[in-house]
Amino acid sequence: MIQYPKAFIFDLDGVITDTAEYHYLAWKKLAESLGIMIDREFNEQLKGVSRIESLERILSLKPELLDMPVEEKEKLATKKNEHYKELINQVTPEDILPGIQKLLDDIKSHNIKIALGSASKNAEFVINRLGLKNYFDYIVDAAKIKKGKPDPETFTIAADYFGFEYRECIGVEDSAAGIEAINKAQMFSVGVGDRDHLSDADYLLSDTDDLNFDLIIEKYISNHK
Ligand code: B16
Ligand code: MG
Repeated sequence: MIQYPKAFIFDLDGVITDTAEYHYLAWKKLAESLGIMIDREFNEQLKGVSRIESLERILSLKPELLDMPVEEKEKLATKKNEHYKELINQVTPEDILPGIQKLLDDIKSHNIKIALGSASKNAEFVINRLGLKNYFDYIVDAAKIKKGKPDPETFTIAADYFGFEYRECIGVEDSAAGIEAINKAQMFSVGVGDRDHLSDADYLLSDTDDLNFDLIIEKYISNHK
């Protein structure tokens, strides 16, 4: 008999929908207002990383800014988030990335639990805008996470909620920090993106459209042997 995993834990931004692009646009605009230029390559290291940590990484490109008072940093992070919130206000179910809805349906039809493990405090808002709330048995509250990705906490907290062993869970991610977090949790990691950034994934696909339930299960099972 096939030993199915007990849960899938999904990242949000860049996996379920392309809000990773909105994060990038909002950070780019904020960075430019500070005289800092960032590009998509630099943005790879912001993916999956918390709001304040992302700001620190941007400010480190102009080290004299790193010393600004904490309140100033919080104001800048809030400014980025206000812009980001304007962008995600336009999100609709049409913004669900290809292959995701089918994968969620296939997981549900096998009675496997589904959790959301996003670093974003806006995650529940986005999931509601996408009309996907009912698929999720548990949504990790990013505000309660003590150590963000690449620490495994975002993923282990979801498995702990269900009472499942970590090795019985699959994590799906588009960020290097997220794949590291899943691997550290001893879960099976599925990466969506390019090999340059996600080479540590147990199973790597270039596109969400390639996410196929049966193939993921096959890889997961052979990984357990
Ligand atoms: P917020 P994920 C992450 O979401 C994003 O990848 C990252 O770019 C963002 O800084 C972080 O959420 C925090 O988001 O500012 O909305 O709280 O990829 O883990 O779903
Ligand atoms: Mg992501």
